[in-house]
Amino acid sequence: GRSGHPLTWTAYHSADDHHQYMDFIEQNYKGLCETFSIGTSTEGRDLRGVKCGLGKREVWIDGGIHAREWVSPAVVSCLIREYSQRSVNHQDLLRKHTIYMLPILNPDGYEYTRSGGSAYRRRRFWRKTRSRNPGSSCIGADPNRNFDAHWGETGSSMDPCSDIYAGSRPFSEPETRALRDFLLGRVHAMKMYISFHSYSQMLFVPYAFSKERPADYKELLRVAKAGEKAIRRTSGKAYRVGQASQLLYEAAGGSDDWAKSKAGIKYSFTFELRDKGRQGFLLSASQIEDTCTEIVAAVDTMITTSAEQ
Ligand code: ING
Ligand code: ZN
Repeated sequence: GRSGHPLTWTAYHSADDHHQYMDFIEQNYKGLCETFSIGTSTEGRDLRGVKCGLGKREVWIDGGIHAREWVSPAVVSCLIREYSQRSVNHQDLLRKHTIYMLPILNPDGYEYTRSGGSAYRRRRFWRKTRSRNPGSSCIGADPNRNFDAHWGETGSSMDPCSDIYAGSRPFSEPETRALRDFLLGRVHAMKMYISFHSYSQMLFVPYAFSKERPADYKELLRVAKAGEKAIRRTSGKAYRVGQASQLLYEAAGGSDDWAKSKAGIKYSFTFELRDKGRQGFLLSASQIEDTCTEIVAAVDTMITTSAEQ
């Protein structure tokens, strides 16, 4: 298009459109942002993201772990837009930090939910990856049950046909393996992990596997509450803050629990984006821009308020 890339924030776009946008960012923001890849999906799609910033303190942001949660990749690509345009006015944050943003961790599932035809409705609500399960005709595992943090315990299933199938073993999925290997390679610098899901307008702190709390729970809660307050200030939307195990349900094998307990990333959070169930997974694309605005405010606040004094 006229702007040099096909992405907008008034519609939901393909994984390929996201990739073209990331190439565009790399070509146009030399010195501040560049693309990176952490591996490939089961069906061979590139697990690509954009990193922006020049700082030593690193932040990881992912979206699209679950296929049907379309607002998540839209918001992460919007964060890429935001941080790539900050070279002049907000130099401070990006001088001290480097933000890694990967919009679609589960591109096979995402593309499946976008594929039309007579089975559209069944496909649109697909959640898992698209890997084969030997001995079963059912496809995929739940990537947010596939991490090696109390894997296979509460809130996950050993049935390959279940939507919350934990996989045949921890990190059975190439997508979660890729994220594991990338983060473990950067633990010396990685200070924060943020994962975007939808929906229900919540912001989770560890742990999800049980009501157990990490030793620094209060500090994580302080940062999360500052993020929530920034959302309220920006859009007026209410997000509930707390453990997933308290606010939603207990669920083992999640990425944020793993980032905190196994990778040792101090600040680990999961967002449930808009809305609270009116549209749910089918959130109107007209809400992408406003959701992005409130989340930019939250992420900015959480990064700056977590920084060591
Ligand atoms: N919600 C998350 C899920 O995977 C969650 C909730 C967050 C569970 C963090 C475990 C850890 O079920 C959605 N909507 O996917
Ligand atoms: Zn999800």
